[in-house]
Amino acid sequence: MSEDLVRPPAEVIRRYRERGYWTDETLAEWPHPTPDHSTRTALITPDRSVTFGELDLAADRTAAGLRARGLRAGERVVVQLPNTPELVVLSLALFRLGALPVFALPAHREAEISHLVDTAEASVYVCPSESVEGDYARLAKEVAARCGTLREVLVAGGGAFTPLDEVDAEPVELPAPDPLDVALFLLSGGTTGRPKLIPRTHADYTYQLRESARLCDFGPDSRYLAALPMAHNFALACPGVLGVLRVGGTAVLAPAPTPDVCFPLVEQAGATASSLVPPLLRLWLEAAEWNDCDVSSLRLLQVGGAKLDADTARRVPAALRCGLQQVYGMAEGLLNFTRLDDPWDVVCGTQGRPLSPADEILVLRPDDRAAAPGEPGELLTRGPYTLRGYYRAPDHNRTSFTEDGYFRTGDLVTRTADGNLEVVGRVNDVVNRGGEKVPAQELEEHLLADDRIRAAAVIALPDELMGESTCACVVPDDLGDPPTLREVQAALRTRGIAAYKLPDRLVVRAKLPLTGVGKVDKKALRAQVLDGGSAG
Ligand code: OOB
Repeated sequence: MSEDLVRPPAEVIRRYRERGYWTDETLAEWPHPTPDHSTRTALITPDRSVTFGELDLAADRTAAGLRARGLRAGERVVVQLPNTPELVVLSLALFRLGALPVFALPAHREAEISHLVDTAEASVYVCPSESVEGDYARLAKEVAARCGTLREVLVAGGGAFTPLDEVDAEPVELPAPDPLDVALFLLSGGTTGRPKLIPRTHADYTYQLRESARLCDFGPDSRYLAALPMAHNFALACPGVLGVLRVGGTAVLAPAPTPDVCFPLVEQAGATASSLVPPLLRLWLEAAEWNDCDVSSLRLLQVGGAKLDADTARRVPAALRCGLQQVYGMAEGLLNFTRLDDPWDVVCGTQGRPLSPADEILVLRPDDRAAAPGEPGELLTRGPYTLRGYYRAPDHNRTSFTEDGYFRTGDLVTRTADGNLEVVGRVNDVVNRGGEKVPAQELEEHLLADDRIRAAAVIALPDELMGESTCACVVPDDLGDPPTLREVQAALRTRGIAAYKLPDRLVVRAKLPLTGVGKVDKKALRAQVLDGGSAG
């Protein structure tokens, strides 16, 4: 597997170890409850709770059960579970076994899951039997039929496949993983084509957990509510579920992020912190006006994933009586936070600054010169928890990284004189639909698979609730009536893509504006759509 992974140079590894960023800590070794901690609560859901002792034992038993079924260190497992204790237990079991979870989002469908299984050459796929997100039994059958590397499908709740809870055996002694080994894969929000696999090592991820828990002042009395899917870096590890468990606090697992589900859970569990994307924050702020749940235990709301406007930010303390923190992060690594004691203007008006003193940041103008303070440029970064290369993507890696190992984020930012960043746009072509990333090119490819569509361009339009919405501009085939939005959505659904990637709007045109080199001129197209409605 090693030739598929890009490691930092030996000198960088030595420096990170010497300075204590990278230690011998691995994700396999905790939670290691002391006797008096083992009866404390690790997990709370709307209908049950799990102690640290129970969690530790369940992780050991699941690891032993997976091993008994033939799973070995280094093998990849695509994990697609909602925010449940099963997801936490399984993740810890895989870390202990040295098998590598690939965290898929609950919204992903056949197209994404089979792509992940194939790219990772995964031997196991784990999904729920059913959930509000849809019919996983069908999804699992299709994936099992399409993907040759899969040995086994495990289903939480059972059904036609092996029930996850039957994966259980007497705990066995397992060798400790190397801290520099990959521990898990996260998915890229995607800039071109399909999601890419982001290898995260024990050393880099435990460093991220330690530092972000410290920055957010998490301790044994913290109760972190996972409202967003735990499969996303934000809710998993910024500090998230893993970060709160690591310091002996409690993770509260919400089945959905909406206020009707989360407010009663905050009250029931006494949640002290949570993280949201901006559209959800707006829903929470509205709900706070009429909801009579007691959410006074909340001390900190982290908001990130997409740009938060300063006006919405300013409403947080009065409406929810808690602190606000902006988080500008990416699954690839770099995390920026506003600090708990930052001036209010910084908290509302910027996306914060890097987590680590070892995070190196460049803001480059199109001519590759450093941008002055306040001048926009693309953000490049490298550091102790930022990837050096996507997994098995040599071509993509040549363009996403500089020769000296900087990752090109594709984000346009400005930096203030005191070092805080503001995200002002993107270099790359992704629609950011309230934190959910829709890679334009991926959706265009799916659109073009429809016989009735001759050309397609996907652009972002401003949207009051989501920040951006997805607009598909298509040139229909000459024959017959042009397709409607409903028909296009239905056709895309049959291709098995996640529902959040379906276009919100369809614009039908006789032709698309082109640039000098013949590429679709999206800037011009967007301007046309914005001032011309959908006729064309
Ligand atoms: C988070 O991670 P991803 O990998 O889903 O998306 C990363 C991209 C960034 O490159 C940026 O374009 C955008 O999402 N983004 C923001 C932002 N936070 C992320 N844009 C504006 N303001 C923000 N605060 O989205 C993610 C990962 C960890 C923590 C938080 C968010």
